[in-house]
Amino acid sequence: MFIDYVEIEITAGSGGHGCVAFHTEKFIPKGGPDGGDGGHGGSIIAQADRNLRTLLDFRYRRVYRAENGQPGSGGLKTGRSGEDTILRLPVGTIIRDLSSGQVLFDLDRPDVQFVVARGGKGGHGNAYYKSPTNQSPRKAQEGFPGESRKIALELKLLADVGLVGLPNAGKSTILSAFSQARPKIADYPFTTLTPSLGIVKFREYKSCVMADIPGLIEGASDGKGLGHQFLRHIQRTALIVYVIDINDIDIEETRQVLYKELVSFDRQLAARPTVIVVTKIDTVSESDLKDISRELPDDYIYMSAVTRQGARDFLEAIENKLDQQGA
Ligand SMILES: Nc1nc2c(ncn2[C@@H]2O[C@H](COP(=O)(O)OP(=O)(O)O)[C@@H](O)[C@H]2O)c(=O)[nH]1
Ligand SMILES: [Mg+2]
Repeated sequence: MFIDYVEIEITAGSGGHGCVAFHTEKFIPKGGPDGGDGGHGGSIIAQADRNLRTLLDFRYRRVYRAENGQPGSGGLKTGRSGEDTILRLPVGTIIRDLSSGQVLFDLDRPDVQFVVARGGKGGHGNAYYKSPTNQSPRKAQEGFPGESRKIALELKLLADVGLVGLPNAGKSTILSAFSQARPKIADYPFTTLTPSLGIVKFREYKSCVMADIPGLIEGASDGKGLGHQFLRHIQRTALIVYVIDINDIDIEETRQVLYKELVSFDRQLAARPTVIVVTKIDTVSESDLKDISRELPDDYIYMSAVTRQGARDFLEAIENKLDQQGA
């Protein structure tokens, strides 16, 4: 199981102070108390967002605050309340209090909200303290501090994108070029027993989870080698990326072999969207690249994970396909 995990610090806004003021008007020198209450501090609210996939953005910013309430003022004016801060989190995120270790909330459905830190109440102005025995109170209440806590965010990662290809096609190199994952490169095909997962960032608030599915070989779908075990991980990915070495003797045939393997493992994979990437283009000349690509369908992507030539096309193709599915 792959868990995305971050710890952050959150502080809700404090309430504004109550105000001490007395009504003044021409010819009425001694008006009654009219200091208003302070506004409430903003809260920090977690909200499940169906468009988010990972906790990546929380790695770059660790401290979150909500706005303070404004103080009250004369004329019984209540201070403005502070704005809430909304933490947008992927569906499936679990929020845990770090000091107690307790789970506070499970954002298990899109759009559910949870107040993680409540804003402080505003203090009462002096008008509040007026009583039969004290017609001119000079006291007002201070605003209350907002809640502050450290929380952990945990998210079980499911891969959106699976890389499949023959051994040594360049899958692990792609994953390590585009994510923080460090899978073993040029390893024996079946030495790792779990696929590596990495988070690939397109831009702020836009990322996906990519899995390197090791060692698909002919016959994997029959349970030969360990291929079978890995194929199970591909069943839940929204997008399958075929990775084919440009030095492959017959790229189109390799694509078909890969396709047949997947479909004979699970017929439903036939309908799964795909991106075909021909990799290691830094190992051939410009003119060879032209000749090879001329023979192949137009939507193939050509890339080098080493020089990053074609990297932008690759990421755009993935992002677009994922968008098309609303994934
Ligand atoms: N020149 C070059 N070599 C690459 C590229 N991608 C992978 N390789 C090499 O190809 C070999 C196999 O790569 P690897 O990522 O382990 O393949 P995998 O078995 O599909 O995961 C390694 O020696 C890599 O260094 C590339 O874009 N350019
Ligand atoms: Mg590999």
